[in-house]
This record gives sequence, structure tokens and C-alpha cells, in this order.
Amino acid sequence: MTRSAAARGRRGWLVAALAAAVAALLGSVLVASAWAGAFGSGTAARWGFGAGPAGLSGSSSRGVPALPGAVVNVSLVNMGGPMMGQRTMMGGSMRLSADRASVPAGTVSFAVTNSGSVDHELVILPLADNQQVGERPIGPDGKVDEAGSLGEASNTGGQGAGQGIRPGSSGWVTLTLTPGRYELVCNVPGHYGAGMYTELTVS
Ligand SMILES: [Cu+2]
Repeated sequence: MTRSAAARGRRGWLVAALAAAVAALLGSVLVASAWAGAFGSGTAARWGFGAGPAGLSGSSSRGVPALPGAVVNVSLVNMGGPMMGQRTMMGGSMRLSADRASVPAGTVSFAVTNSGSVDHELVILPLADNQQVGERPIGPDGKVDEAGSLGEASNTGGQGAGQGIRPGSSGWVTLTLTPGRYELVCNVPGHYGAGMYTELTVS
């Protein structure tokens, strides 16, 4: 072997070692992400991986534990800052979206993440055969009637009803749903009118 060949050989070995180190690092990050994703960023935080909006998990459902049954991931968003009043938010500038349009009947869990800049919530309402989403009458308080509600996720970092899901946080709820059509709404004053509703079919 010539000197230059030996040098190339050493360089080649160094490059290979570097690549292996990078691969190992990436692998550990992926493993950490997988753990965070599987057990929620709350677990990741306890394990010291870091959590929260800037956490390693990168998950859109922050701090949500493993939920039973069919899981529907719901995203709550709004454009504009918190100073925008509900009047200026009218006209579909807020959105409530689910990652699936239908689920089998039985145990259904909703993992709800607020990616907006103001508090939001999720309320699950029945939808009559002749009723379409977005058509509920809005009261003078800016809300729709919650009669017949099957449940809600409005608890920051927790299950069930609360004071609203704060920006950058998640809430969740598990229900037993029978076949039918349902309307998922955010009933913070003004938000239904601004477009925060979607349909879910249970079959
Ligand atoms: Cu809302």
C-alpha cells in the first residue's frame, strides 16, 4: 500500500466511523421519539427527554396518554392573534378537523389538540337525519345548544370537561358511541359561527 493509499484508507475509515456515529445518534433520537410518541410527552418529560411544544416527540397530541378504543385525533386551529374578537373571526377563519370521518361503534376516544392561539374545546353532539353540520342556530351568547351532548374534551392536559383547552395543549375524552351521525363542535362563544364543526359517522 502506498502512503497516499494508506491516507485514503484512514480517511475512509474516519468517514465510515463518522457516518456510524451520526447513524447511532439519529437512531437514539428516533428511539426517543418513538418512546415519546408511544407513551406521550408526559412520560418523555419524566424520562428526561424533554417535552412540551418544543419537545422531541414532535407529536401533535401533546401529553395524551394511550387511549382506549378507536382514536379520533382532533385539531383545533384559528388564524390571527388572540386580540381578534369573535366578530372579526366570523366566516370560517377557525377550524375543527378530525383525522378520520368514520369510526366503528363502541368505545371511541378523542385526542384533541389546540394548535391555535386562543382557548378551544371539543363537544360531541348528535346529528339528526335531516340535519347538516354547521346549521345549528347560534344563540345571543354566540353558542349553540348543547342538549343531547355525549361528552366533551375541554380540560387542558386532562380528560373530560374543564375550562377549555389552552393553546399548545391537548385534552381527551373516551365515550361509547352508537351508530349514527355526530357533529363535533367547539362551543366557545363565536367559534361555531367561525367554522369550528365537522361531521363524524359511527357505523
Ligand atoms: Cu374554538
